[in-house]
Amino acid sequence: MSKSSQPVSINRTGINQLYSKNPLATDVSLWDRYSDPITRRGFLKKGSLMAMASALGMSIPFAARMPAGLIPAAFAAENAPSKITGKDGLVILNDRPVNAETPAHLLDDDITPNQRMFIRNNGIPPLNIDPETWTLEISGESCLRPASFSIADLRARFEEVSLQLQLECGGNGRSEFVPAASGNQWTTGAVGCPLFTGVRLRDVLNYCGVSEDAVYLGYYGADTHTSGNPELDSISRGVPIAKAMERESIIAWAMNGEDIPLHNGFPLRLVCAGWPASVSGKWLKHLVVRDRIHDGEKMSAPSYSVPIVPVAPGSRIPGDDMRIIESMPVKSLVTFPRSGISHDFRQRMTVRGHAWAGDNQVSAVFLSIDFGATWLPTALATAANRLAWQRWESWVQFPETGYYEVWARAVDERGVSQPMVVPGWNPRGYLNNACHRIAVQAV
Ligand SMILES: Nc1nc2c(c(=O)[nH]1)N[C@H]1C(S)=C(S)[C@@H](COP(=O)(O)O)O[C@H]1N2
Ligand SMILES: [Mo]
Repeated sequence: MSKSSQPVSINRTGINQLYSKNPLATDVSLWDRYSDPITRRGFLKKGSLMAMASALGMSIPFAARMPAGLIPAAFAAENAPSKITGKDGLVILNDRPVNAETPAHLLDDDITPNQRMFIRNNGIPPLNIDPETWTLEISGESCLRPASFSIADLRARFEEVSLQLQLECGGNGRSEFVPAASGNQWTTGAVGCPLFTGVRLRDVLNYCGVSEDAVYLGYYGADTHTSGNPELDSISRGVPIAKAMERESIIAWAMNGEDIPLHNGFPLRLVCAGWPASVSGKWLKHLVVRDRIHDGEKMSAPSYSVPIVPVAPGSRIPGDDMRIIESMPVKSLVTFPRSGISHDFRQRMTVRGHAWAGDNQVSAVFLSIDFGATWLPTALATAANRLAWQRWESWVQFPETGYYEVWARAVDERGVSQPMVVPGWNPRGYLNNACHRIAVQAV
């Protein structure tokens, strides 16, 4: 192992003592809910910095600028890698249904390889799939000429398109909300941007005829509910007609030139990128053109919904005061180097990653090595196509040895920035687009 890839070793005993001394941790019931408190962002007094530095085993040169209450990124969870057929290095958060995320440093490729694409299953994937006999049915109140297509029919009848499309689960980042939100405790890895090949959804819908009163497109997949009850759908969501008709909304049969992996929706899936990935139906069997907002499973609040106005953390919110999440917020990820490395402080350190902003473009990405006090620009590439993430790269130079964090902050074309702290608490823990932070030991 080269010196620069040595992980920072952490004295966990020290950190646990730190927590037990945390003067703000008076609400024991709250703190008790954390299985492992050091995996979360918490709130510590500046006086604890000395203890933090000693647990890290190194000084924190920019300690004076470190926001009070921040837990060093070096203490992020170190989960064991997983074993899912066809996947490599994913961390399993749940095994029934399967939910697995990709560590940030394994998302460094421009185009996310199949074995690195996260998995978010709400139910149990179908068995014994035969792509030759698979059919996709199109119907619904606002469909003029309902039809059924095999995958071969789709390929023969409509123009084939390949687009790099970014999918992020609406709950990515959920693990940082306080009080905790129920659901998979995603850290940063429920995102990816593979190359999908298929046909435009709008070509298929126009072929079948969309009447003027069409409002929404809903999907149904072949996966089954975890209860085993065949009457129930695991999930059946969709998008407003305008989003369905965008040229980047596709029905895909291939991911990176290969069959879509089983857990990512083999043999056919919908891809409507830039929105919560829950709108992109996997194991796609049926599309319905609705004359109302689709009312399938997980379409109503609090699923994939957030409060219309900001609320106090922990509030109960009536469904009428919530709205369905549409375009996702601006966000970025540091994919190189890996958090926890040590680096020779006399050398520049290359830093790179991706940034994305829902339906919008990213206009700039900045880096900070002093806890957000000052920001450095990065070189930002344009997207391969609309709704693909954008590569950014730069370098930093540390003034002296010690513990640093590199923070990345993206700004979208409307001037909206990622926040440095966890944004608006909401009951299900959606839309956490706080800056990604990596830990570096400059030696
Ligand atoms: N049929 C079906 N489609 C689905 C799901 C599902 O459970 N069943 N999960 C949704 C959710 S919540 C997300 S985040 C994405 C995840 O896509 P991936 O597993 O390919 O990463 O698929 C969406 N499409
Ligand atoms: Mo999701």
